Amino acid sequence: MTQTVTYTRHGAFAEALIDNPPVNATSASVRAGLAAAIRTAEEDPAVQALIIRCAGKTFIAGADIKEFGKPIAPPQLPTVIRMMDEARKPIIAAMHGAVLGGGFEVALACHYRIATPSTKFGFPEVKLGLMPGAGGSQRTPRLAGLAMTIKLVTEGGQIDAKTAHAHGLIDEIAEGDLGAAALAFAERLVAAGKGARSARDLPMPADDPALFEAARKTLARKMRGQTAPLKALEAIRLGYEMSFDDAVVRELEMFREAMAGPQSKALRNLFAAEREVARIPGLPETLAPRPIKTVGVIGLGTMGRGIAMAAANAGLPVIAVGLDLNNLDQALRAIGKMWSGNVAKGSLTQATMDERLALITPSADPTDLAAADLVIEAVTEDMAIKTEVFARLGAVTRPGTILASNTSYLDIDALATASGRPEDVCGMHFFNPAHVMRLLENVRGARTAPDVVATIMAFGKRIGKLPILSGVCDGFIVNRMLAKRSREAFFLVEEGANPEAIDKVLVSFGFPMGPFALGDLAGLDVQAAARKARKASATARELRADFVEQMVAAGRLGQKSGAGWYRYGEDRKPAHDPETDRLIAAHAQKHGLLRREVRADEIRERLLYAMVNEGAKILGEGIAPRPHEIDVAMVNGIGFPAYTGGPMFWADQIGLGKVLASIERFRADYGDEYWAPAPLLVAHAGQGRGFYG
Ligand code: T1G
Repeated sequence: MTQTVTYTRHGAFAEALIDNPPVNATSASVRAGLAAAIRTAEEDPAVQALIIRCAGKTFIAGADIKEFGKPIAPPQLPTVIRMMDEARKPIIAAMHGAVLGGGFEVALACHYRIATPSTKFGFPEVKLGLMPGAGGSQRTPRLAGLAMTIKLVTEGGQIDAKTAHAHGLIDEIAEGDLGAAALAFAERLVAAGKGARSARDLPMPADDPALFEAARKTLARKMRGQTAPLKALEAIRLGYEMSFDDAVVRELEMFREAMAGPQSKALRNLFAAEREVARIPGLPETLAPRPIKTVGVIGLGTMGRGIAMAAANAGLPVIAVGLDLNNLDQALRAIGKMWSGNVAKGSLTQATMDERLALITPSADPTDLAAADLVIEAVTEDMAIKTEVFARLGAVTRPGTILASNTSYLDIDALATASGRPEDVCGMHFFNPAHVMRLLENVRGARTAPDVVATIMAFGKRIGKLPILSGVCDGFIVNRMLAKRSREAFFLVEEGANPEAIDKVLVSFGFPMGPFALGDLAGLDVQAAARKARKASATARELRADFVEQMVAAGRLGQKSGAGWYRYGEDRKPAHDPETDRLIAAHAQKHGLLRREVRADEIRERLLYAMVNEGAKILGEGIAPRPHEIDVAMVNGIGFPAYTGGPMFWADQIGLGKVLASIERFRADYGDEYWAPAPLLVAHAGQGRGFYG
């Protein structure tokens, strides 16, 4: 057949085995191989059924994303699928792993489907700004009904084999060896005289306009700003408006229109970037990480508890060092309460929770960290305290034990000096809540050993995080860029914009929340502490815009105190608070500030271009090796809308010349100290290129 599809005979049955690492994507050779296998089986009178199976870790996990945007070599997937529809002999899909996208569509075009118990199914196309393009939106409703189809096709989630079987998407859950199970299934099928059957010939389920309308409303809210989910919903409706054959032709047209659109380009770039950031320029991929068998966590506040849980969730023993027995008791209670919440929700069994709790060894004695291969420090964000802790860690841990600080902005190089073993020191900045948020901002110090970098990148993946690498600077990547957005937000409030209007601009852009709702969520006291830590480097205007300090002084800490920028009821929903208006008006009067109408597009550009400009500085200084790290960090760290690709990709799409022109206008209005354009931005704009080339 082809180098990726092997055709073999097993008595009266033929098998097409696909072997196209890493995920058996339907690349050109797979499509050609499948077409050849179907033809051969059809023409061979001795063959009574054809089985399609995959080698490696998964059945087909989708079309080959690497082929997107390039001319697609024939046969295209819909052509192969049409051959399956017209085949006279039964075709059986034998599946394992993640049956996604085009892989799911190939399976649904087979006449019968069996899968191992752990197999997952889904249409993640919407996460790439696409929708199924090979019949998925038309076959799924004919097999599984409307509700399941709408959920699968528009949300991009996955279902397990049990659910798939319950909804008629697979015929059998195969225990034991899949190849043998497939042959046994084929034998039973033929013995029962069952032949080819295609979902194409089934009727659409009864239409349900109310269900579509409800889905439309939900998607518009949950997937705000994204075009693909609503288009995917439209594609399902094609089945009510035209024949199956016409519907799949129109579905393919819609898919191609989406592929050519900006959101799919952005999401596909982000998909590749989230994998590219695992490859560190200049670090040989063969460099062996240090073995991490036991993790130490010192400092058991909110972050330390979450970090201990993240390590235990990955099955790693944790030595959790706290201040004293009371502190340890509080920490373990809090950890137990969080896991009990998961048990109550059914996402964790009590047995697993008990296993994880047993992995955590509390201690009030830092010398117990001698048993750890990696120690993550999460004590209070105070340089003097951290310096003392690192000096102690350098003394009590074994040479070669990695010492990582969870600090969100303090100087890793200074901590490295304090430790006496700078080559073993790095940063591992988790995001709150540490056992939930995927992003992990690893920080390489000036003297961090290369194998330490390799180790913390591998460790991050091992505990289910999305690790990116940053150099040392104030705030690393995420907080350094976020601080510029906060600055502009406070300045805009001084100039006349109100907090709710500012939040609304970012929410309509696609952020989960704006800077003021975020401040209330994180706690204005936390923000005040961070401002205090940066007081020495703040400008007079930044110090004057002391709304956060004023809020804290008035006992308005945000959600935790019931009021901050917004007022919160029992339901914790933000409501307008006239007290905030009074505070802002008093501030303007006190400083003699004339307030003005601020338009939404100025708000958006000031908040977002401030981040883009800072990102360009981070890139130019080599803090981030590539724009990939910045976009992956900002999307996964602060919810920069994924469908834009992240701040740097988004700026590229606007054109750096246009971005620079706006920044030059802001520079003229507000001064160099805030809006001096990053040299890299000026250079790239001058060359007519983007951050990505
Ligand atoms: N095409 C090409 N390469 C892919 C790929 C794909 N669909 N999916 C993954 N890879 C590469 C990935 O880039 C990485 O390579 C390696 O595989 C391991 O990936 C017609 C048109 C399957 C759950 O969206 O969700 O079908 O960067 O690190 O964590 O309607 O990969 O290391 O060189 O993610 O084990 C729909 C996307 C496509 C599936 C495995 N399918 N992939 O996760 O490994 S659109 C998807 C995933 C479509 C049809 C439409 C995950 C995974 P490298 P990984 P993993």
